[in-house]
Amino acid sequence: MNSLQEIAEFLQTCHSVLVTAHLSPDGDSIGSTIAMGLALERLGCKVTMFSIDGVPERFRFLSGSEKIVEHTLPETVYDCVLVLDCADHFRLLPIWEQIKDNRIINIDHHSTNELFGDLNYVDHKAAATGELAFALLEELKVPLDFTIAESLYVAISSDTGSFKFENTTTQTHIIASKLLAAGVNPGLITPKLFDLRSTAALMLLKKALCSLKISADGKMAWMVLTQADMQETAAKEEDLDGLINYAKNIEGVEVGILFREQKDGTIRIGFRSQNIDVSKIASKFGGGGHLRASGCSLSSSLEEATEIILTAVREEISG
Ligand SMILES: [Mn+2]
Repeated sequence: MNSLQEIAEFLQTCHSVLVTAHLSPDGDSIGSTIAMGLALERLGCKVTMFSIDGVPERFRFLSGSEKIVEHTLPETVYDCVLVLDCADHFRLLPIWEQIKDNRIINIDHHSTNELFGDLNYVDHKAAATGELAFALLEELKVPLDFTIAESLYVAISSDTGSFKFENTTTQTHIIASKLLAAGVNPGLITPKLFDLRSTAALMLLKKALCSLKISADGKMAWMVLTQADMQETAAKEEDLDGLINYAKNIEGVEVGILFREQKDGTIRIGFRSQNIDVSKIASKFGGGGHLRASGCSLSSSLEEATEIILTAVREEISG
């Protein structure tokens, strides 16, 4: 593992940098990408900001989001590739072959991070990669302007559920106070991130709730969404965001699970928990994530996947 100082020193020697994050980007990925991208531009770098799956609609209000190149990499050779918020190379799979021969810097806060970079900085106590980006900007001595501050606020606010998850620390609030001092207005950002829903997202929620089942002991709740559900509601990937919490937030439920049939027929499984370490469950099936939020994929039918996963979760709950 390297220090942020070493990483900052190396970045200062780079002329062309690709800044990117994991597929199916969340607010932390997009916010950190913009903040680091703009900061490196201010240092005179030629920066390419890139998102494999594009920029979800609700982050497009961020100034700088229009600079993010989507889906197809414009070039494959850079002085360095800065990968943010990404636990392993599988979450970069669509571009991994194209970028893997570059010098890779891996900055992340997932405890399951595989240290796939040439330089790695992983702090699983950080609530968001945005906190690490903030610290790196200080190392790089890039002043915090409003645009960078707003991106970092979106990053940190997203991963802490607006400062209410248990990953929120005094450091989180210290950073947030500096972002507010730079002009960020939480009252304008929070509704955009957490309250506003597309019609498709609400119709999808309706389908998910219709599929909701709870185990006899009340400790597991799960929902199932098929490709037909996605098509009938015209929902996009981003409309799934936060949906799983309806299963987790039921009184007495230890683990909430969402089964999603993917376009290629595989089943994507998301886990959210109150106390159970669900990163352990996801790891068993080649996935990963955080203690209370993780995911994995299975190549089987929905019925088989449900059976296999519910058995594994039941085992973990009974300890
Ligand atoms: Mn994150």
